[in-house]
Amino acid sequence: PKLVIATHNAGKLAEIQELLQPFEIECVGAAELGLPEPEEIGNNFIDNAELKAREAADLSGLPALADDSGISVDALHGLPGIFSARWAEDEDGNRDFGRAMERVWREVEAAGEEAGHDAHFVCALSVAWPDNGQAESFEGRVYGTLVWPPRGDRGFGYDPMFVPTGHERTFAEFDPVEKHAISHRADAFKKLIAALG
Ligand code: ITT
Repeated sequence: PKLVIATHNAGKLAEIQELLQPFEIECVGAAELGLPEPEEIGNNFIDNAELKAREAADLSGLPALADDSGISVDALHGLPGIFSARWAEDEDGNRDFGRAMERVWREVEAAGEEAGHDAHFVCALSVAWPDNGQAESFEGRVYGTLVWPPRGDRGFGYDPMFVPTGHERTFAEFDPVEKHAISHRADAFKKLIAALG
């Protein structure tokens, strides 16, 4: 393989592979290589993406692409943000996004009507090269509103409660090609290709 996709999230891996498809780059997932999941100790999306990309590049000896992403809710002052995956975890680390979405909605309602339902997804993509410790990062966004109850069974994570601006369906009701036309991940990916492609 030419590139490690430094993620253990199957939903992300599938989307990144779809975005990379036109470039015919041979890639392999971090889980498939048996790479560990580094602790995400950064304070922002870019720092966490870089940390994951660098570790995967160092351990594999291959260039690595990592994705740190999440949903930032205006009424919650940007939370869950970089904690989006952690809001879905129980004490044993098992993830349940139904529970995470319920928590988000409960807190949005508690913030009151005037706080609104605006939210945006953020995706930081980082590419790191082995040996020289070099890394480059790119950030993408998509704006929209939160809806309740969740709808749709495609996508992953918080997709069932997010309706992008100008649309009526949730991301979980989009087909993958439609999501890639406007998503935060596709936005970051375009910037990456413009810089490195
Ligand atoms: P890796 O670190 O192994 O890549 P992770 O799931 O732990 O996987 P993050 O720390 O970046 O990754 O968490 C991002 C969370 O944000 C992810 O688990 C989703 O729940 C959510 N998220 C990111 N992109 C999303 C998308 O396109 N649609 C829905 N939810 C998304």
